[in-house]
Amino acid sequence: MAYEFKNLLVEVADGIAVVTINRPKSLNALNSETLAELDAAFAAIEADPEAKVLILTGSGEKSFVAGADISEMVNASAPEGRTMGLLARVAFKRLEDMEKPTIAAVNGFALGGGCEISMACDITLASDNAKFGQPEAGLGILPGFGGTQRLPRLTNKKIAKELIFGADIMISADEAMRIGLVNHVYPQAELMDEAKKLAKHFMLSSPYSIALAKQAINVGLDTDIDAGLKLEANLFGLSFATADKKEGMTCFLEKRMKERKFIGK
Ligand code: DAK
Repeated sequence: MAYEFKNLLVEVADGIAVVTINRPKSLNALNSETLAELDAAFAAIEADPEAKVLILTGSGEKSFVAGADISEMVNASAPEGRTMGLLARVAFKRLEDMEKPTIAAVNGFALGGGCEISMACDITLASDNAKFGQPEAGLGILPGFGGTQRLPRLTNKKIAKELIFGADIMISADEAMRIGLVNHVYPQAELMDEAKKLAKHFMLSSPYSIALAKQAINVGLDTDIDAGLKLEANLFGLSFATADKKEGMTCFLEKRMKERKFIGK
């Protein structure tokens, strides 16, 4: 099934929803229209029972997303900037909180909002030509799509400050993996196949277990350890009420794990 958008290509096949940001002339920069479409696409995929895993990528071989659209921002007033910020906040949060696994397949530049949207995904795979950076301070602004919050949480305070203060610093895919921004690096020609392979691997697990584990990790990391462990215990208990738990454990005991069928309930 394909969804129609002006700035995105969205296709769901074999359980995998691929969202491709498609503005190659501006290296897939995010303007307001694209942000609104991303929010609509994420909502549609969340509600689509055929879509089990989401892969986010950019069109072309040069860029994933080269940040927010500077040609739109240059003359924007404060209220317009605020509207753009709110649009992004809602879309990125919807992506981060989606109950299905999300994989960023970073196929080139991931700058500013591009680096930030990759950080809102569960997993980031990068091609060997990918470059990550937060150039905002060189434009007279600061990261506003979550970069000041997610970057230090994913790496550390000192690394985040160096990248953000040093605006024009662009790090390689290997360096991004070393500091915790990327899970794996692949040759560009293999990136999408590897992303789909990982998506299919995730589809062997119970979608309900994944949704609960994702909630425990995301909410837990933003709270103290005691509250996080309590949340984990509660969600763990909840998983015992599911048909998937019965299916997984019964299949194990009957030595037919390869036949297990999860229904996400
Ligand atoms: N916006 C608009 N156009 C862009 C663009 C961008 N971010 N990035 C590239 N382009 C366009 C270029 O202008 C050029 O257009 P033409 O001249 O061909 O018409 C075309 O894409 C090809 O780019 P280049 O000719 O520059 O290609 P190069 O290979 O030489 O360089 C580059 C590639 C990615 C290194 C370079 O294009 C570049 O530095 N791009 C800009 C990167 C950047 O600074 N991105 C913006 C980061 S700031 C907000 C919250 C957050 C944000 C905004 C608002 N609110 C709460 C309101 C986020 C801000 C950011 O993301």
